[in-house]
Amino acid sequence: MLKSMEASLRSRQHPLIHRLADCIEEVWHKYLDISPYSVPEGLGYVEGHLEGERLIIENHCYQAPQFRKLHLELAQVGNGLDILHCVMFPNPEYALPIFGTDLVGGRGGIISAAIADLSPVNSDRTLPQPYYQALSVLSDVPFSQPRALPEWGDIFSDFCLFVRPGDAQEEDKFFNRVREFLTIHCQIASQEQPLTSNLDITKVIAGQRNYCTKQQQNDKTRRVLEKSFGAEWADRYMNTMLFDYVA
Ligand code: BLA
Repeated sequence: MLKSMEASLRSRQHPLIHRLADCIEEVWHKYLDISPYSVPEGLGYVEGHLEGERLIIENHCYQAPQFRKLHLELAQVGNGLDILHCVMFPNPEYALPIFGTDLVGGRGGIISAAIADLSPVNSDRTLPQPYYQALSVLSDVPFSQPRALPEWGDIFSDFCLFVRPGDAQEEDKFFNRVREFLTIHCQIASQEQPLTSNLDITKVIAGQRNYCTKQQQNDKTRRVLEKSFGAEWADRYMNTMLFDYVA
């Protein structure tokens, strides 16, 4: 039952979203020792339609030794707006950045927002050395329509890619860069040793909390959720499903 719904939503979404969803799960399976993650009650598959437009949300969640939560979300608003959201939350015992990507596709097959980053969570907002080594050798990928980050976007790294892909070639370039970020991240993470100092672990927790509280300020996400589910539900969803943090 669930499998057939899973297959059907992405196959009805923008092709770039469909490809990226498959790619993310493929890379996770290839490099990480993943197991199921239980989604909060009632939030695995949700449908809402307060103001007429139907919103369908499908959550795919896993965990791995290095990651407390690997979250891939696919959503569709009416027939016009397709969304892919993905965040890899490290287990706080691992001093790893947060991989995140968000794709928002509007009517007419246009992706209006495509963002991907490996976001640092330490207090000096730098990535661990192996990331610089791997990322600095990637070729420069210019895009015709770069986008400016919102005010809360100071959580993102210098490697953050935020664009409106102009054509199919730029969609491919975005896809390939996200696959590179993901592969580098999973390769480094699978070699990483856990922290032993409680103080260091506390710092990781604080960095993840900062990332989540900033992301919770994204009014564009909040508005889409509020329209179909109401303010209270949207708030709970953003705090418990999209950007929850360890207390
Ligand atoms: C933008 N996110 C958006 C937009 C919408 C959503 C409608 C505006 C698109 C545009 O400006 O063209 C909606 N995104 C959603 C919804 C969900 C979602 C409803 O994930 C989930 C149900 N957002 C993330 C992650 C990142 C992120 C992980 O969830 C980054 C790693 C970034 N989304 C992000 C940014 C913007 C955005 C930076 C632009 C915000 C702005 O311009 O103000």
